[in-house]
Amino acid sequence: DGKRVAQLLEALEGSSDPAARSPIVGVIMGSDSDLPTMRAAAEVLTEFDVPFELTIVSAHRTPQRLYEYAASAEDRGIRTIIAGAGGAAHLPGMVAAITPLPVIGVPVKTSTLSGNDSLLSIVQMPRGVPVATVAIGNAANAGLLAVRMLGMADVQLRQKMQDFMRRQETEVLQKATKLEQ
Ligand code: RP5
Repeated sequence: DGKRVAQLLEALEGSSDPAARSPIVGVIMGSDSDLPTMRAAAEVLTEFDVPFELTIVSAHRTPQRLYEYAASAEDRGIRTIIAGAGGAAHLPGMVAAITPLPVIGVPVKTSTLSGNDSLLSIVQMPRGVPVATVAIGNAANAGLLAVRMLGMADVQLRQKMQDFMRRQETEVLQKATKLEQ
């Protein structure tokens, strides 16, 4: 419900620790109703110790804010933007139209069309304006992709990604062994 979402938002906003280090990833979403999906991206960034900012920017309800957010992101030190939206999901594409930074789009699952509307709105960008689109609802992968992008210029982050992949592999192998017993 609304109260729970507000609490989540507050908790996640605090987790980026903006006072200590300036955010390098922007996590934005069209509505607070996207937060239960988008929090997975914030959790991944927290796990990898990547400073991020998290907020609501609506392409349709706050167009001026969208323009200002996207136009100022690079100068504010943001290096990658993760944008989630559902339905007529224009947020990631519009952000990519304004900023030269890489944009990762998260199609949020809707109740009416199961997120197929969000997916197609985000993935079907015209030539010249790319958005890297993850699977419907998969904000965790958006976080991981942002970490990989930042890892191109950060060997420690690449090492952390390698460690994450090894842990993931070990977990699956352990499950396989258990099943075979
Ligand atoms: C989109 O419309 C948002 O990203 C959200 O997924 C969807 C519904 O928004 P609410 O009506 O729940 O605020 O802009």
